[in-house]
Amino acid sequence: MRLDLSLYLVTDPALCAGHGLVETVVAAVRGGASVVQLRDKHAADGELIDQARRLKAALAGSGVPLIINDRLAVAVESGADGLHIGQDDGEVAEARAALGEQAILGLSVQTLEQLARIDAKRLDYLGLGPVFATPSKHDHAEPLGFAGLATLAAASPLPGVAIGGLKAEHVAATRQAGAQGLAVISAICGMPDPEAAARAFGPWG
Ligand code: TZP
Ligand code: MG
Repeated sequence: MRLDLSLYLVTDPALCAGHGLVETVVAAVRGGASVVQLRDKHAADGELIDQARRLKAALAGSGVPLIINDRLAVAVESGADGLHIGQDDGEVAEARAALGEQAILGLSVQTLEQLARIDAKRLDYLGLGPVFATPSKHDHAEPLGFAGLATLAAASPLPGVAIGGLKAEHVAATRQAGAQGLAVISAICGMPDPEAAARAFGPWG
């Protein structure tokens, strides 16, 4: 199955709490979200495994993959479709070995230096950002802007999904910069109507 990065929803426990995690995700998928990443920096592994299993059940039949942020053990034990790691979240080779060849494996990249060092044959996609400064991630790197995003996307051997402060109004600029989609937290989670918020991004292609 081809990986459709066009609208990549990243969950946030606080921002999703209003409608509930599963309800927010299901609504976003109805509105067109093409990937879901379960991201919670603080929950214990057991709690995340439970959440991942509930999300997997809710996504059954949708064709939308569930990716776990950071926690290799959670990705392996929950039956999720993949893992997303940052520059400091462990080795790509170790993750690929534990997950198997079929799993989706993504890596966050912020600079050309990091891009030059990626283990591309073990990865499926890259997260490129932050495009803009965002309150959704406290320790984020220097914002790239669309010019910086375009530089990274042009140099990337893998499909890239842009992240950081992106809203529906940024779809055209993100495409023009050469990314394959937008990853968002606050533009969908915590919105009064997550389905409508997802739908506002429109069709990608
Ligand atoms: N990584 C880089 S920026 C970011 C992450 C997880 C947060 C994106 O959240 P938002 O609300 O879409 O700006
Ligand atoms: Mg991380």
